This record gives sequence, structure tokens and C-alpha cells, in this order.
Amino acid sequence: MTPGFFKWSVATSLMTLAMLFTQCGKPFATKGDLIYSVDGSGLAVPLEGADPKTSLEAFEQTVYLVTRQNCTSCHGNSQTPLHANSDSTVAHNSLLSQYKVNFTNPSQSRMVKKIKDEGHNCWSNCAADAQEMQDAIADWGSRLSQTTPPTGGGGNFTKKTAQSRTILAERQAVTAGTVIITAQSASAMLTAPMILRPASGNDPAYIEVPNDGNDATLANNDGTAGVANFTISSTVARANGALWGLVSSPSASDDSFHVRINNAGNFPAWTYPATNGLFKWSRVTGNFNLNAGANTVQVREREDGAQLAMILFTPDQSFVPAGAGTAGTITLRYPLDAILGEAGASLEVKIEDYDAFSYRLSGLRLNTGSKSVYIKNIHVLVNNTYNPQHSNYTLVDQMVPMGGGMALSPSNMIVLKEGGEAVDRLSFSFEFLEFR
Ligand code: HEC
Ligand SMILES: [Ca+2]
Ligand SMILES: [Ca+2]
Ligand SMILES: [Ca+2]
Repeated sequence: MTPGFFKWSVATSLMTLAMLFTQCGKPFATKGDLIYSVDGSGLAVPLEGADPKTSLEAFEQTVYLVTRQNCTSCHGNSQTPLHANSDSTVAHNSLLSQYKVNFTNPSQSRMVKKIKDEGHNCWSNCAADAQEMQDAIADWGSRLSQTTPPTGGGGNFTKKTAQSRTILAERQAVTAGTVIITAQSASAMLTAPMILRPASGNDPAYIEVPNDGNDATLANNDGTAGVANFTISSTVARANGALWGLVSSPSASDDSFHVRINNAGNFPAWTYPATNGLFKWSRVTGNFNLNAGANTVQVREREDGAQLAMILFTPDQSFVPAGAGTAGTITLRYPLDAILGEAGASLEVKIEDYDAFSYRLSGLRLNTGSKSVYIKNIHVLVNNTYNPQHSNYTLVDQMVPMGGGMALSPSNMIVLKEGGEAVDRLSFSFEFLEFR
């Protein structure tokens, strides 16, 4: 993630800025889709199968003693996570919902690393304080007797996919053919009334035809339209890619352009969703090809007031850009041939860099071949290790019909980073995965 980039988002009020840097790793992500379990009384479930009330009691006798003593001035009421709140339930849940403790590997907990690596508000000696916190978390974890062991159940978890490459290598493979050009680079190639607005404050440089009080929607061959010609180079020809723009729409009458590459075919209209005054990535409708060498992306006025800061071409149809472009969502695919003993089926999942400490998984899906597949209870492994805090997909229990595919879970899942994108590899294991 490139935090500087998000500052473009006109985060002018102090309130928004505070949220940006304190609460959510990624300001644009919706908090609501972070799934972690809560029991009937609203207590966070610390681990799959563990009793939340036992967890709360254990927390009160371990980590909570440390935070109440040393962290209350900020994390009592004002600063999230509220791990020192006077209500122990609030404190307990804040750590679990924000994934700040790691029971599998206590030394990797943010609550420990924050003190140890960042020297964050140590109360005596940082190394000793971090150790005290680590011991308290280990103690809390050891009191969580799980009713079902994480690898239990009728089947077993010996059925595993191969590991991915490192997330970074996967990302580089996807973004290798990505070309990004800025509005700045097209500045010499503008036809009035299209103009370049320089970067200012938190906004990037962008092109637009300024609103002039006449909101006419221009046809794609209108001779009065403002035009921008972007030149993008590719070492090889690329067919069937996708084109994205980093755009902003001040209103619904400022939210469309006409776009085409290399004068090819018609000049389709591209209307993008409302961006609430922020710059957001939006895909241009259709598939696009690049020739080897120089290519021209022509952007024409449709509605005045529409704003465009960057153009991105990707050969990967499922890539979703974020931040400065390449920090977006990629799809990992795992052939299941070796497990099922026959070619054709695969598992796929989307992954993005959620914040400095975690990834977000979404869009978990099974594609079948010539037979139906029964799949139950999926574990996500980071560097070959299962952390029971990552239990969103354990409820999966599905027959997936042959010759197609099926989404396996609507949940997004936050997965804690271990060594970061350059180190971490992802794989999956299954309690059941078989032809039916
Ligand atoms: C003087 C105020 C203050 C005190 C005291 C304080 N914190 Fe913080 N803490 C902050 C602020 C501000 C942030 C948000 C900015 C940041 O992440 O550093 C934060 C964020 C955090 C985060 C979440 C962000 C992350 O990096 O994961 C954790 C965990 C944390 N603090 C742990 C602690 C612990 C443990 C203590 C007690 C030993 C403590 N803090 C005491 C001010 C404080
Ligand atoms: Ca006009
Ligand atoms: Ca419109
Ligand atoms: Ca307009």
C-alpha cells in the first residue's frame, strides 16, 4: 500500500485523517465486511470452538491487567483499539476484532511487536515490556480450551494444495504487463477544452473539461469535444486486457468519457460509478488490446467536469488496481488435480494487501471439471501453518456441481501477515475434498 496515495482522497477534516491513520488500515475498506465471530451475548470468539466467556475471564487475568496499568490514558476511550477500556468486554473484543493478538504465535502479535519493534509507550524497558505482553498473551491463549481441536472433525486435513509463490511473486506475475500512465504524461497531447489540472494538496494531477454551465452529453464523434491522447508502450502485443482509470466524479453529470485504443473500432462511452469527490479506480467497459510498441489511448469528453488522473492497462482481466495501481487485488489459483486424482478442478481466491499487518481474502471459489465435488471445512495456511483465528471458511460444506463453479463463501477474511508479501506463501487444506 502507498499511504501517500490515499491522501489524495481529500481527507481534509481532522476526523477523517485520524480514522485514516488510527483505526482502519485501509480507509476505503468497509469495516462491516471484516468477519470475525461473535456469540449470542456479543462476545468475540477468540478461536474456532473456544468458549468466549472463558476467554473473557482469561483476558481479565492476563493482558487486561497489563493494558489497564500502562495503556489506559490513550486506549481507554479515545484511541482504538480500545484494549484498556474500563469495560473488559469492549477491551477483549477490540483486540480480537482487529486481530491484534496471535495465539498461535504470540511473539507475532501486534500488541507485542508494537512495543518491541516500535518502542510504542514502553513503561520500563521495551524488550522486557514486550516479553511481559507476550507472556500475558500466551497465558490467555493457553486458557482457551477448545471444544473442537482445530484439526479435528470426521476427515483430516492431509489434503492440501501446493503453496503459492510468495504473494509478492504472485503479484509481480500478475502486474508484469501492467502499464500505468499519469495525466501529467498526456499534457502535451491535449485538445481544448480538455485541460490539465496540476496536483494540489491531496489531489493528483488530472485532466478534465471544466464545467461551463452547459451540461450537454456529447456524442462519440462530436467535433467540439476535448481530447487527451495518452501514449503507452508495451514490449509485446497483449490481447484481451482491461483498461482502468483513476477517476473522480464531482456529480452525476461529471462521470463519463469516451475511450478507445489505437483508433480501434467504435468509441464506447465509459460511465463510472459515483466517487464522492475522491479519486477511485474504475474499469473501462470492454476488452482492450495493445500492440508491441507505442499505443494511443484516446480519451474524449462526454460529460464535462469528469476527471481522470491515471490510465492503467492490465493483461489480467481479474486484476483490480488499488493505491498507485499495482497494489491491487490479485487472484490466486490452485489446481486440485493432485488431490482429486483427475484434471479440471481448481480453487481460487482473491487476495489484497489490506494494511501493514494483514491481507484480505475474498471471492473464494471452486471450479469443477467433469465431475461434482464435495468440499467441507477449509483452512487457510500461511507458510504451511494454520492459525485457528483464521476460521471463516471452516463452515463451508458444499456440493459443487460439475462443469462450472461456485462461490464457496460470501465472507471476506482478514489473514495476519507473517513475514509480509516478500515472504508469505498461501495454501489451503481441506477436511473433505472429493468427487461425488
Ligand atoms: C500516549 C498515547 C498512547 C499510549 C499510552 C498507548 N498508545 Fe497505542 N496507540 C496510540 C496511537 C496514537 C495509536 C495510533 C497510531 C499508531 O498506530 O501508532 C496507537 C495504536 C496502537 C495499536 C494499533 C496499531 C498497530 O500498530 O497495530 C496498538 C496495538 C497499540 N497502540 C498498543 C498499545 C499498547 C499495548 C499500549 C500500552 C502499553 C499503548 N498502545 C499505549 C497511542 C498510545
Ligand atoms: Ca460543456
Ligand atoms: Ca452522467
Ligand atoms: Ca458536467
